[in-house]
Amino acid sequence: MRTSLTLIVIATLASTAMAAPELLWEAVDNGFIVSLSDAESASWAVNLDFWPAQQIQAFGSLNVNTETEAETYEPIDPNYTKELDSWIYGDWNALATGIQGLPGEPFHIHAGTPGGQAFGTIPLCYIATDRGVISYDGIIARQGVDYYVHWDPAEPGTMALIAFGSFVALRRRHRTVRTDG
Ligand SMILES: [Ca+2]
Repeated sequence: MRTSLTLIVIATLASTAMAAPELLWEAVDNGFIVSLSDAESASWAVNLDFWPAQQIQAFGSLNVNTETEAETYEPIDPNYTKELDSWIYGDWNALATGIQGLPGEPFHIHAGTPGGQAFGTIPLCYIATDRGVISYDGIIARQGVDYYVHWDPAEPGTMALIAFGSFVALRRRHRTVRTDG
């Protein structure tokens, strides 16, 4: 949990400098809630891959790509559990290459908000995983302008950022202890 909070802090610091739309993610019991956040009110499109993303198919063969579908199948398929599957939230509509959520593959999301819709921070997708981390890669487009986003904790550069964030957090904690003592 602490690692996830550190990641969010790093993502926030990085975005302040760039003033670009960004992804925020929050750890929950069986995965992560990923949101798109932007200081601008705009309509967006995303073309992103997330991994690892656990996928459960309804009735053993039907892909469940949206929260609406997840809520439809959960009551009628005893083997389908919404929290153990990955899907997108309702404000997003599939675009040309669509939503592809096949077991064992990255969760591909090509989706957009309705034209002219204004949001600050909106949930994009729920990624189910028991790994404790997620990675992503792709494009966020704001009003037709593309912003490349990438996060992969398995890469050395990303690990260095995490280490730096942990170092800062540790120094803060030590300073607090000394002050209290
Ligand atoms: Ca799914």
